[in-house]
Amino acid sequence: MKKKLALILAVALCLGLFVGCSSKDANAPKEEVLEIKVGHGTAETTALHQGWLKFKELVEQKSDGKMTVKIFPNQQLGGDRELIEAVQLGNVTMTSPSTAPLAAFDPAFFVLDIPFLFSDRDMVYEVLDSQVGESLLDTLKEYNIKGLGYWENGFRNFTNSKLPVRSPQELSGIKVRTMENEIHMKAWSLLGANPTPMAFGELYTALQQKTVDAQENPFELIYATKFHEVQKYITKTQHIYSAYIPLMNNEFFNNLSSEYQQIIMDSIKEATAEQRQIAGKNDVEFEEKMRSTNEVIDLSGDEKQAFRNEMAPVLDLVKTKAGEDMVSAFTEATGY
Ligand code: TK8
Repeated sequence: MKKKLALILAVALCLGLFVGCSSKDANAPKEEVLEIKVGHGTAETTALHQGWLKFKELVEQKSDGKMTVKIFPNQQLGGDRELIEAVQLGNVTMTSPSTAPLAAFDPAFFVLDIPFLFSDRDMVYEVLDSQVGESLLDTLKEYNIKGLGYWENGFRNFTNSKLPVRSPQELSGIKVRTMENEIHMKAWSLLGANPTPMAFGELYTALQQKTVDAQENPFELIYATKFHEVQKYITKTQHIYSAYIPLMNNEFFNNLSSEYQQIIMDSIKEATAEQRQIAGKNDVEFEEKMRSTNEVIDLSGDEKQAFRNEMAPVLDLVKTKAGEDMVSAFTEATGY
């Protein structure tokens, strides 16, 4: 019995030494590796995920591995709303929500929910990358969040399982999932539909089980999230441009050395170019793919105008939420 005990102790001691020795090399300088935890809401096939992969590659390379980036896609750490909260609290370092759910935290972002504010991508990039876009990102500091730039979700299109919609009149009684954003809800009720706010993560099942009839998202996400399997009709409304905002916990950013802060900013900038390029490519490719499986309804200029006219009254509501100054900065820049 004593022998056995001695043996066990000896083995334990050896193991302890072994573990101790391998984990601490007395000669190696003590280097702290800073881990950046990223959570986002979309599938690995999206440009959003590719953007984060690029960011990871750049940060790790520029910092010689002293900063590492761990990415959790597909709402593994929660949907947009939960992730914004987690970044605010510092439980997650970075995320990239669409601007619409972000507006519930910082109402200045409602300005991007004005339907048909942007007419094309070139205008989007020009305005968002200018001082006007910068001033919107700056508003986030107050919420302990650092807004680092604008990535692309894309121009949103309306899909549904009931009929080939060409006009607002046909939306009467249609249950449409909207993002958790009161301007979006208001816009869809002005169109005569029945808006139901819902987290993105619940949407596929809701469409499949017909809890809702319709939703709206850019072509890329419709395809990547397989909504086209449960939504026969896709109307190319392009009613709102959705941007993603890469965010970081502001304290985390402020505590970084200026060298590391620069690495973060530079990496985001480079990743932005790549993310947008992939998003643009996917938008075209995924639209093309769905044209062979779904009914895609193209709208004429007049037909689009009808949607625009019905939704236009939200502008006043946006002004009261985002502030007149923020709204005019954007509408002047886009010529709305
Ligand atoms: C993904 C969402 C999504 C958005 C939505 O996390 O909820 O419809 O378009 O992209 O941000």
